[in-house]
Amino acid sequence: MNLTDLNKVALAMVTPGKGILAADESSGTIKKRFDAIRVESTEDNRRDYREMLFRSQEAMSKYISGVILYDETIWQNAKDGTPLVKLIEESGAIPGIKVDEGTQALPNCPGELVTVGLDKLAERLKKYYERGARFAKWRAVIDIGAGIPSMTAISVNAHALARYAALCQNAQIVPIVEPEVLMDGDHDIDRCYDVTQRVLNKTFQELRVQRVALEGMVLKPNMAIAGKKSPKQASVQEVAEKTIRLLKSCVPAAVPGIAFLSGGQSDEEATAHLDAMNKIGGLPWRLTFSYGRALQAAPQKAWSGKTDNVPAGQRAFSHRARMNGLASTGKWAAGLEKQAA
Ligand code: 5MM
Repeated sequence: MNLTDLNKVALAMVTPGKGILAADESSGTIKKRFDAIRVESTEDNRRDYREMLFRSQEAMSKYISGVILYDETIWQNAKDGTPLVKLIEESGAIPGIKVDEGTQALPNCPGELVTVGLDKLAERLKKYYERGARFAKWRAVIDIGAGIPSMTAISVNAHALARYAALCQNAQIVPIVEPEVLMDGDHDIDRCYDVTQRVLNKTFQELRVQRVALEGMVLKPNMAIAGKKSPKQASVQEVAEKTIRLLKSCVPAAVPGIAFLSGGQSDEEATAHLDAMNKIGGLPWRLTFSYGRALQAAPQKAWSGKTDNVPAGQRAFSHRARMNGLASTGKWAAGLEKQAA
């Protein structure tokens, strides 16, 4: 492992003013997104949609540091035969790859999940590196509910995240470590805070046990935020302050950067929260975005599967990428949202 090079890639992924586009929806998830805009989820449509994003010159060259791809996409070519990976590289962004293979029910823990995909991962990483991937992503899913999460679910998921991270670094690939505490329930922000703290502490314990070099990774956590169904929603300032307090208590300063998931927040909420955290400032790590839905909902709607709508889709994507780019340095303001391209 060359830690200097891993660290360089990790720092580039969290370049101030830029963040990561999570375009790694698995087949089931992209079908759900396409269903919502009444587009059939064919291989060509998925290619056309993603090609539209990766050819958005303004967004990709100014505000996107890296793109997380799904296995199908990393092997796909654009309509003119150019590999999609090449489009990403030419824009100045770094190609990355989702390497987990989804979740399975966790035995003896009703309602809880464990992320799978470690088998043959070393071989798969080698092929992804040859294709151009310089970072990877693995997502663990922790749900909050009555009596959950169990310590069992937290432990096995943390163990798998660390196994994956060690294998990535061994293959000269920067691991994005994503332990996602879902915001689907009716819990308040303090319950999310407590659960996320347990999850992050266990994850960093496992990363240390498995000798993962913290300088060569990026953390992708949820924010401290109330569940979507909670009657007690927290203000933007409270989310920002509690998330910073939480991360300071669990994330070592050796980690170069933290790139948040959006988790079901509205586009503008995700931007406002990131901006408020960066306005607080004085942080040991760079804070940016690794959004899926909060970057793509607008371009998906604008595109709606029609070639004529590609420029509108690209404008919508560039706008969200710019807003989040500004938020990554604490320079966003709600008024800028009205200047939609
Ligand atoms: C883009 O969505 C990613 C893939 O989800 P599936 O494996 O379920 O298809 C997802 O892992 C994503 O990278 C993160 O959850 C962040 O996305 P959001 O939409 O929460 O910002």
